[in-house]
Amino acid sequence: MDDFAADPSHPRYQSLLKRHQLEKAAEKGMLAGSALIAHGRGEAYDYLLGEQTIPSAMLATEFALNQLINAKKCVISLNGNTTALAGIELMKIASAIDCPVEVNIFYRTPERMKVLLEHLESINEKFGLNVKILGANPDSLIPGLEGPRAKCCKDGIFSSEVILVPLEDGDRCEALVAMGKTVIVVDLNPLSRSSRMASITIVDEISRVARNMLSLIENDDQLNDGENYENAKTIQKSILYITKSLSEKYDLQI
Ligand code: PTJ
Repeated sequence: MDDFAADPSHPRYQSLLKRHQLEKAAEKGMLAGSALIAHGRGEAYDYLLGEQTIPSAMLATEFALNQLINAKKCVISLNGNTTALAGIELMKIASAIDCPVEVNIFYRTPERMKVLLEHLESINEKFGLNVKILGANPDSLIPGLEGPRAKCCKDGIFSSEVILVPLEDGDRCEALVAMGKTVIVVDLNPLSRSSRMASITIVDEISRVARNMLSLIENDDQLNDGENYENAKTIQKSILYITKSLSEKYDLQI
């Protein structure tokens, strides 16, 4: 990757690569001012998860993909961090399941919107995809929210019954659930409000989730149909995983 110099054998290679991707995206003007702080918080939780997809997250990923595939209408919402870290994979997923993506950012400026929309267009061109990219002209508002973060597109977030919103803000997640949607959140922090508000919470790192979903699609794998799915249990399992692995590693007597 252009001027990225780290050796793949470095134990922190993946982490360094993600930081580099974010640095590059920041240079292009894609990211919010606090994007790297948000990423750092995510990294801290990822450390506790062993920087891997844990079994409960994989089950949630399968169920989430099942919901997206079987929805009458679904959309993948993209913000700055998500586009920088997993834009290509999420565009390929949107193409495979034939749904639009919508650029919907928390810290909305016309400049960032333009750069993100152009970046996604360039992914369409580079990979020969034809994904519909929404967000340039928001024509609806999410009820219960004030200001720019209420903006969305009628043809995307507003009318979709299932929506994948990685790294989502808690308020907006709550408002989308209140609209009756199945809201799929990806968040490394199982304690966040978004994690607790969502219909399906994938406690995992966004680029791993996107790669996992893509490989489930490419291998045409049987997906968890979510019978008796309880999101609170998924969250509990991730917290339990962290507690158990730490207590085993450090011989803690809890
Ligand atoms: O591009 P914008 O304007 O929409 O802004 C995006 C950010 C992420 C800056 C904005 O939504 C924000 O400030 O988010 P928060 O409230 O800091 O929450 C981000 C959550 O995502 C935190 O709970 C982090 O633990 C989690 N997180 C950070 N990086 C990742 C992550 N979860 C999964 N994968 C990551 N790579």
